[in-house]
Amino acid sequence: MAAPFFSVARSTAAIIALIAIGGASVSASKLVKQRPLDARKIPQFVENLPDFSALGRVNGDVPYRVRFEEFQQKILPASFYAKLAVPYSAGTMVFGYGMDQGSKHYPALPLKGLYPGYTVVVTRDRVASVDYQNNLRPAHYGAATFNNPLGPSLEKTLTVDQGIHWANPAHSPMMTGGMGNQTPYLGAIPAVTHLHGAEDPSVFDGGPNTWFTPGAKARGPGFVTNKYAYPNTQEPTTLWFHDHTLGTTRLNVYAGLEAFYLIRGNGDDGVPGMGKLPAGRQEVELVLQDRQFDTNGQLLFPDGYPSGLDGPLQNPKLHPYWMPEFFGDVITVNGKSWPKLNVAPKRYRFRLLNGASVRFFNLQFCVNGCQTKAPFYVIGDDGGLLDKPVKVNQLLFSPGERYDIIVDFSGFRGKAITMRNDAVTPYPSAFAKFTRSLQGNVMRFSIGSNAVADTSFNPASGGRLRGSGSTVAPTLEKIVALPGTKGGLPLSSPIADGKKVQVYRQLTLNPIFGSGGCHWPGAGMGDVINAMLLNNTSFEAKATEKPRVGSTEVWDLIDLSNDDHPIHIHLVQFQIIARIPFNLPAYGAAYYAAFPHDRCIPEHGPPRSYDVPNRAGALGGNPDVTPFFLKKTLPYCMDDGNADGTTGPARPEEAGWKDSVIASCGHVTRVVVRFTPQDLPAVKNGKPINYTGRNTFPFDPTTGPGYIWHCHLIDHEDNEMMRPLIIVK
Ligand SMILES: [Cu+2]
Repeated sequence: MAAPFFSVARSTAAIIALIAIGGASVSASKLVKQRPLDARKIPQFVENLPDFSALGRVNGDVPYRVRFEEFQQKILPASFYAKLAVPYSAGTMVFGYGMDQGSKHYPALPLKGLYPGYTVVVTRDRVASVDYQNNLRPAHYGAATFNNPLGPSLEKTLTVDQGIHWANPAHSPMMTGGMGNQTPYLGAIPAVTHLHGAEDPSVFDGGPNTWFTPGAKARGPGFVTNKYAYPNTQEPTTLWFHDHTLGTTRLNVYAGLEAFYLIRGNGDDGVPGMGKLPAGRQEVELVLQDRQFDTNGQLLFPDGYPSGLDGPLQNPKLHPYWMPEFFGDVITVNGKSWPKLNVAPKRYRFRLLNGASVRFFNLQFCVNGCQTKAPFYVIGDDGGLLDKPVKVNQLLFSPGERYDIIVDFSGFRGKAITMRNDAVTPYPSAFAKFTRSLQGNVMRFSIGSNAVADTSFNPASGGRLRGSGSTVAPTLEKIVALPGTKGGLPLSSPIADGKKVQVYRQLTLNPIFGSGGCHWPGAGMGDVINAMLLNNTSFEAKATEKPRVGSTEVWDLIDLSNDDHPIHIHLVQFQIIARIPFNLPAYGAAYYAAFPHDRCIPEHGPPRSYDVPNRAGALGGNPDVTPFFLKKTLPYCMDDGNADGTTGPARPEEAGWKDSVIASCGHVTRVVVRFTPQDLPAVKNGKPINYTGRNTFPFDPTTGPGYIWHCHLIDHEDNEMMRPLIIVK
């Protein structure tokens, strides 16, 4: 969260850091002395991309085991580690997923730990059985237990903040003497795996309260089992699994606990008569992230040294190590800094994932220093294929989102194409300064010079991916067509047509300032961010989003900050209706006036009673936002209407199934969510089908520890920007 009143100081700090790093001896971590590595010293495009189309993938159709492990891996070029002393020369200490794969007793083929872990591939409608095993032992166990030359040590550099609400296996006090607990945690590491985007039972959803330590000796209050069964009944698509532990997700994911999960089946292998989608070596997963390193090549996660890239701590008395937003100066793809990939002059299908903590990517494929941008085609998003390919020159995506794209390299024989990113940090209200030539680069493709035949589906042919002319999947249906649209924008209450939408909610995204404010701007210079909230309610407060199974709801996400936030809803794939500019200062005044004494009370919840509909008929306890809708965005949020195209209906490339949506600064982001499997028809004989009260999932989503919805800026998610989602009968 970036408030403009300290943005000057922070960007100055960031510039100083970029100039000075490498020289100054600063302690970047509370427990281990770390000197930041100057990212300019890392050569780019020298090592190959770790490519799962060559490394191999794990067959999830037979039971498999995933081990959470700590080990060393070379993220930076090998030439860098070669200059380091033992034990650092063996690589960067990371967490990763090791896997056992074989018969039903798994062990035939143990795969060593890897960051990101091996991709798991499953077949639609086949249940995947997985045993998650936590081997992340506490630091005091010593190196001998581990086959790990550094000893278990990562938790000494990725400092757990015990002053935020977190898993807390040792039951330490969160506050001591009126201050946030200042003691870094050094016990067994709690971890749990969430399969992002999955339609799955909540006992297997890997929510933040289902964490467990090695041997499940300590367990979160929602823990039921560490042996999961995923139904995989949803449409073929790109999912990913990653850590989701309460209050330490940002550290566990940063350390490396993430991997792809592909659901295959009818629907993703091509268009009859038009060629198969690119496969084999022409289908490549790419997870984009940013990281920061110390001069020993070890991960650096700032916990408060003032000259760091991300500036000083906000409120160290309350949260001694938590930073509102992490940005690293090294871009990685599949766990390798600025890699290269040799490709044939053919079409390639890239499964893109933004796995960064906070960084947005606005991707371009640049030729000749970006004088030319190679166009590419989006064929699918989070939850499956689009009806037809969407041609783009750039693609904006935020943490947690996936896009399925095809790039045709055939016109670039013998050339190099650089994947670049021009999204500012934070997005879209930049305060951190990064060097275009460094962090703007992502990876490089070198295209072979000899012409080769390519029979794969050509997205430029105009062929459809779904619907008529394709047997792969029915045309993507809108869950609901909303009434009252004007110039493409829905301006009236979406429940006017009650036959289709059962519940309408208006919910706020709140920055919580040290001064006590809960919307942007803060109280001025020196005001700090204490937390981020959804609907001004902390995570542990009782559930308010309790949709009926089968019902269709419209949610208006009212962004009261000056950042974009990727909002992720578990269990379902939903659709984006529109992003509507609104007058935040005027709405903020009405919002404050609705509280007692005209002043927001942080964590109080919404100003009014949640379950009493407002003038628009919306639940959520907030004043109706629709009278504050505007035709254009106000200038406090950058909205160039081009780079991000955030105003108006969903961009064509995000008009499919989504489980994460960019809730844009200066906008109300309107989504429609149906609490059913994604591919049920919405209309029969021209009439909308009402599934309310009917459970159409192959499991009972109303039982178990329940689901959540949250911001996928992981530093926000870890500090309260998360709420329960309880499905009721
Ligand atoms: Cu957020």
